[in-house]
Amino acid sequence: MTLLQTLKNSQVMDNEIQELMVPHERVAHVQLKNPLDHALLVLIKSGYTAIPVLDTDYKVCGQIGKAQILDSILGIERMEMERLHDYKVEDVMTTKVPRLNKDETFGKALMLSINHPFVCIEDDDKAFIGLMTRRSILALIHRYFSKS
Ligand code: 4BW
Repeated sequence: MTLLQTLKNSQVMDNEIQELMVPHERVAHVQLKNPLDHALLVLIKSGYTAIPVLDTDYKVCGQIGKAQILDSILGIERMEMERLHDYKVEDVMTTKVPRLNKDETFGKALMLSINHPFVCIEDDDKAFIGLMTRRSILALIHRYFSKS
């Protein structure tokens, strides 16, 4: 049996994503109207490459990463550091961010994680409740195969 068949036939695909989620209290994030220097500070302090962008109602609006910020201040001859305070997160972020409802199955999160390092998890009102990371997905699969 192939790995994919084993996964499909096993209960691992039925696990609800909430069980594996990094809860919102432990997720570094920024808000739409934050200046870029604040976003860069959060990214550097947290150590993450990219983090979610939320609005004031805690809804997911996009994601922002160090590379995007650095690209946005790249001038022709120098890094234009003054732009860090002039631009806001919403000017630079990408709105392409994978998201799933909290009651979706692990299988869907697994599929999204092929192309995305994290997936934002939302409740029924579309409020952000946490992240599903590639790490938590791989850890579950590893646990499953270590047992069998
Ligand atoms: O600060 C860190 N702590 C730990 N425990 N692991 C870290 C840290 N920074 C990076 N890592 C490891 C993780 O295994 O490097 C991987 C890639 O990190 P990234 O993408 O490029 O910053 C991490 O893999 P992961 O846990 O599967 O996380 C995938 C991506 O999800 C991260 C980051 O963009 C996002 N992320 C994860 N936890 C987060 C978070 N964003 C905000 N807050 C969190 N708590």
